[in-house]
Amino acid sequence: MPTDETKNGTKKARQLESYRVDDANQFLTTDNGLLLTNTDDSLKAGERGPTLLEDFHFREKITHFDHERIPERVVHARGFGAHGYFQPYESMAEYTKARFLQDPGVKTPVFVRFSTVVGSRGSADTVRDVRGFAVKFYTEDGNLDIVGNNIPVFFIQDAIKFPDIVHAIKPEPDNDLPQATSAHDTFWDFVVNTTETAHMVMWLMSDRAIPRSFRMMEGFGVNTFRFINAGGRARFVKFHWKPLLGVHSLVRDEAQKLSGKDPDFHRRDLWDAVNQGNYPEFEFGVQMLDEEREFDFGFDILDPTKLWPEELVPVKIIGKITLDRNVDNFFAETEQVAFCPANIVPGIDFSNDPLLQGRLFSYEDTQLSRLGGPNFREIPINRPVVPVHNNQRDGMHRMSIHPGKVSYSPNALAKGAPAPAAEEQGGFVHCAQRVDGHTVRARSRSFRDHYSQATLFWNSMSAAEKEHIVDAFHFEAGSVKDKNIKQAVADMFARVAPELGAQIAAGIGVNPPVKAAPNGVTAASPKLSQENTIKSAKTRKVAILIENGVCPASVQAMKDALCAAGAAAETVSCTLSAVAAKDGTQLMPDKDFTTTPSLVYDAVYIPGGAQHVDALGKNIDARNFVNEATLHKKTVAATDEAVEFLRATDVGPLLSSLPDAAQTAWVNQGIVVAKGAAELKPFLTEFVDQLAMHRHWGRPK
Ligand code: HDE
Repeated sequence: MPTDETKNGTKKARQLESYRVDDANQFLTTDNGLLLTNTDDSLKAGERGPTLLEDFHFREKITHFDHERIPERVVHARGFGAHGYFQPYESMAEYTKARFLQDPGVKTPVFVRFSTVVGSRGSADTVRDVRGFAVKFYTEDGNLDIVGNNIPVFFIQDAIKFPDIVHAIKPEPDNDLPQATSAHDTFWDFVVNTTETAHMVMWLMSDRAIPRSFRMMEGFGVNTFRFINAGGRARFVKFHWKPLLGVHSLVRDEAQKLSGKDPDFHRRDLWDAVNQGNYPEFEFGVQMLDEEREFDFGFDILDPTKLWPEELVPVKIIGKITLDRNVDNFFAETEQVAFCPANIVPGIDFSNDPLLQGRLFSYEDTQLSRLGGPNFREIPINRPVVPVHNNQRDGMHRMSIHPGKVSYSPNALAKGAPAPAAEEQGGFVHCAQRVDGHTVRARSRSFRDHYSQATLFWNSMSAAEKEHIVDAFHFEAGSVKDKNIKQAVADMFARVAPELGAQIAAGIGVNPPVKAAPNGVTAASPKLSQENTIKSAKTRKVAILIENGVCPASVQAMKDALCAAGAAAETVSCTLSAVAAKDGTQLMPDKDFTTTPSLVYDAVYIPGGAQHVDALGKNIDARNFVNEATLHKKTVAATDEAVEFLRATDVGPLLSSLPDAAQTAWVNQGIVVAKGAAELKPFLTEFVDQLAMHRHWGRPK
């Protein structure tokens, strides 16, 4: 648990605090500080007369309002962030001289912004999409940004194709349709004409693209970087983030319904978790490769459409980030934060990955129009925690005031200041790599294999994950109107795996693929399957259905068991009015079937109580609530009289093997039941275990 000192006393938190404005007990003023007597009526010539131009307060208030929006990010427009800190587990001095990785006692403040890519700022959180995972470290060497995604590879190999892929995936330009999705003609047209996308498209069609929570996603730096140690030795590295809660996803139908019922599902989840002290934690790891091993693999380590299988190059876990503080103001912090992969510190350097090279230019450039000029680094959230001294002056919205005449180098008038630092003084020196080549607009032959790792990914999936991928293709390519593009999708992905191509073709009504020859890749990488992830009940949310006559002891016992497991419960009833429990006590429901869907919970429990079960049985919303949770493979549980209620829902067939005799804890495919049990403990233990499994993929449809 971080101390208050960590939470509030980090350098960045203190710096941001100095910008915070506390309006409590203050008088209202104009932007000039003039005290105001009234902000509800404009200045008029007579009470019923025209408004006067001299009303400076009216003009200021409306003018500011008129300009309150800035351009949204061209990609990753919708996002949500939180503050926290990073702490290394051990010194990484052997591999890098980066100061923030030397001492396990040092905590470095971070700001993390998670995002979707395609949708606009107001789009829904749970759409099928790549998630951005951008981390800004406020280090003692200046800001380091690792601007990653939750998918380890990218669609394209060369940054010059970025405008093409983005134009193809964004809403179509004639009618701005459809919003926030790749399920349309132009995206798939681009895909089938750009076979290097095959690997990333497999990830996009997988469960990774519909995460359960930002807190349950992996992060990847994608591009290849370098670590440089104090002796100047360089190693290639790839960055990883591993969530301590494991990697978990929604079901497609659930994700699509959530987009309507709770478009803020992911941001609410992050905000609530941080507020409740369930601080999201991600371990930071690196895959490292000695430079001599650059050509040891069947793929090019500079090709961003390739991952380095963890079985070949293990991830070394080197520390952890903990997100322990929400922002004070969304616009000032989350919207104005500007990430840039070119922000690095001594001990870290770039590689010749052609996607990374282009990114080094694009991010700085895009902030100029988004944040209004070259002084965006002076915005509080973007300021480093170390002093900034250079000869940059002027430009829109300049904040710093530099006295004196000198703003150039070299100079004698200011005694040479600000003076360059030597490497020993912490000055950044670029990794000295030898570069030799002809000027060519071309791509390396070593980038030509577009299918092997797409097949590796497919081979690594569990049966349920494969089923979801086929379903996603069915939905996405099935939404394409052009018959030739649809056919080409089935043909292209038959080259990844013949059975995949055949199933896509069957789903979307095109001919069986012609070129369905296996590509010979039989290897799998078990680390890629979410089946093998961490499973935990921690921070899971359970709905307890309650109506008049509910057994209060069962409600309380479930709440206690969940609390002990680090999970949470909400009671849901037919209305928000108080419920009279069996013993006459009053229970105030947290939600009702109108204000919450089952979609936002990980599991449902229906306690016993004859009258309560009777009331739920008569309520179609209650039955739908349980049916939907069952469809989405969530844990569903009931005790005593409520077992009969379950029989009348879609859970019914799963209860066919339930014996008539009393049961302390009976389980089938995530359905947990106890009836006539003398004590609830075995049932509760089983329930928490099932909850921790996340979903019960083997449950028949
Ligand atoms: Fe980005 N990307 N990107 N991207 N990207 C942006 O910068 C770009 C790429 C990523 O939360 C933009 O400030 C190019 C890969 C994240 O604020 C822009 C290329 C990866 C975010 C831009 C890529 C990313 C961005 C838009 C191809 C994963 C959101 C707004 C060479 C490693 C950061 C902005 C935030 C944002 C350009 C490819 C991740 C236009 C040219 C690969 C997480 O500069």
